[in-house]
Amino acid sequence: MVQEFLIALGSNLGSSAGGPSATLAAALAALTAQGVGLRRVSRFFATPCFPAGAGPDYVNACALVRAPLSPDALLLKLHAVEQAFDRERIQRWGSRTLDLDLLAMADRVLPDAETQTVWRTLPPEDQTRASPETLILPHPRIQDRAFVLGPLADIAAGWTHPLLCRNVAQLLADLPPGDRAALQPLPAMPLVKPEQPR
Ligand code: PH2
Ligand code: MG
Ligand code: MG
Repeated sequence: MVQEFLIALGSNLGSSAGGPSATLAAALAALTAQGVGLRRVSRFFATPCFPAGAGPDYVNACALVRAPLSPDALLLKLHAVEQAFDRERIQRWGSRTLDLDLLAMADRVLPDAETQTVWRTLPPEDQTRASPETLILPHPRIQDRAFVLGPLADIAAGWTHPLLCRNVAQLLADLPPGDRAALQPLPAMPLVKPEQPR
């Protein structure tokens, strides 16, 4: 069955495709070429690196995509595209040419509400060390990150977190104003035209 997914894109290093913005645009084209349809693509934003000072600023974006894939199969595809753009997994939260994160699939919770809640509420000092073995949906850090919620508000402001029961616009408003103010929309990049809804 064709499913819709929300994904996040990020880059703070150049790749074979060019700088971070060109890398995100090329990654979106690569996904399309692999049968992942683009329904909506957000603006691209320049965002300060998290944690502060850990590397160059990022370019971040989000997309609503559709594909006849399970969440695990889409994740494999996202990882393959990261590899194609020179991604090296050296350090957790380290600088990267391309990061493609699966954020959500409608209101699905994976693997279950208790496990999602454990990862979502992990103390900050554990977040840098621990990484889950299985896919957790919604992505456990969505509610914390302006660099995800800002772009997401462009394309899915009404998506409601199934466990927090707050939508993207509300989650973004919950963040410190400084986090939102730090997002800088970039001039539009030429993109593959998103699919027309059917
Ligand atoms: N991704 C990270 C770590 N830090 N900071 C920003 N601004 N944007 C990101 O996408 C990002 C980050 C790990 O995935
Ligand atoms: Mg990632
Ligand atoms: Mg990430």
